[in-house]
Amino acid sequence: MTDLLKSTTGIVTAALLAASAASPALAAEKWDMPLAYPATNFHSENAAVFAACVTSGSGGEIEIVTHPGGSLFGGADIKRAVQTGQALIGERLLSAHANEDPLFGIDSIPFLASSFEASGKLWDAAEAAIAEALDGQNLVLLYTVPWPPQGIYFNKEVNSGNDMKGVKFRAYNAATAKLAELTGMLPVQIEAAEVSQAFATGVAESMVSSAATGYDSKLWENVSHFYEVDAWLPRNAMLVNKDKWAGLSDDMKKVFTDCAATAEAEGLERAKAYTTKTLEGLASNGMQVLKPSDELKADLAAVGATMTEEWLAAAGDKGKAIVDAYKAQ
Ligand code: PCA
Repeated sequence: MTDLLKSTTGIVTAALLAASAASPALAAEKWDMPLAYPATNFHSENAAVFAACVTSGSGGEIEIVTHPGGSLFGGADIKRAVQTGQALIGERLLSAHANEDPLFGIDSIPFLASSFEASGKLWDAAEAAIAEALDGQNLVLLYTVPWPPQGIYFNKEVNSGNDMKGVKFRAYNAATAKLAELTGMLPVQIEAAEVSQAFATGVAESMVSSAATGYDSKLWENVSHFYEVDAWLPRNAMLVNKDKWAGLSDDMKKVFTDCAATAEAEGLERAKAYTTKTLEGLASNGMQVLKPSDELKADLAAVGATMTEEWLAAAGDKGKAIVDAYKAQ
């Protein structure tokens, strides 16, 4: 470098430093946050509040920009996008990745934890092992929020396992697909963002999901019945790319973890409120919202017992230790 260039560079650098000192908000680093569910869903609303919390807490260094509705990455691609750094942060339904590690499916074992309270206890027992598994995939777990209890949608009255045979079923993870298989239904994997279309075109006639997703998808346009089976409460996890995380200052990490603690607590309250709102919403839009018959309950319990055994066999000692710790609480 010539002397002239050197001194010019020095002057420019000094000027830039002075400018950035005068306006520290100048160079916010943009972090895209893909979300799979619509902006009005409670998970997305909660994530938007979390994103704003980090953005303001970072003092203008980081700006988190949410992309709801699968608009940046579809649900199925969000976790991989964050692992590889295509997106630095994102939210994903953990149990959709149970094929990578059975522990990710612990929240979708039928009837193991079927209330908000039980789901919280199960998560307390499972969190450390799941965070470790995610760490091994270049991911840092920030917080999780449960979905409302899972029921079953049908376009007819269903009173037993027998009535389910041959029905075209929309699955969102391995557990929902397995439940369909064991009840003689015909599963096809479809992301929440495509649910409305799948039911409108007859690709699907039934699904296990929350009142929330049926409400978000206006399912009353094509489906007549929702049975409150309370099978399980799956969780969404907010994940950060671990390489990026490692480069953050301790102060910045604390901004994220403080905002995450708030998001976890508020997310749970939002989940409960959205459950009530959407159960009422399904009914007021003409859907029959019903408790399952004893026969249907018994048939589903038998399926649940088989799935529990299969999960325990797949998850080995680690899985058993978590379930034992949960049951001992
Ligand atoms: N809604 C999501 C996952 C669980 C739920 O309640 C879905 O149906 O895809």
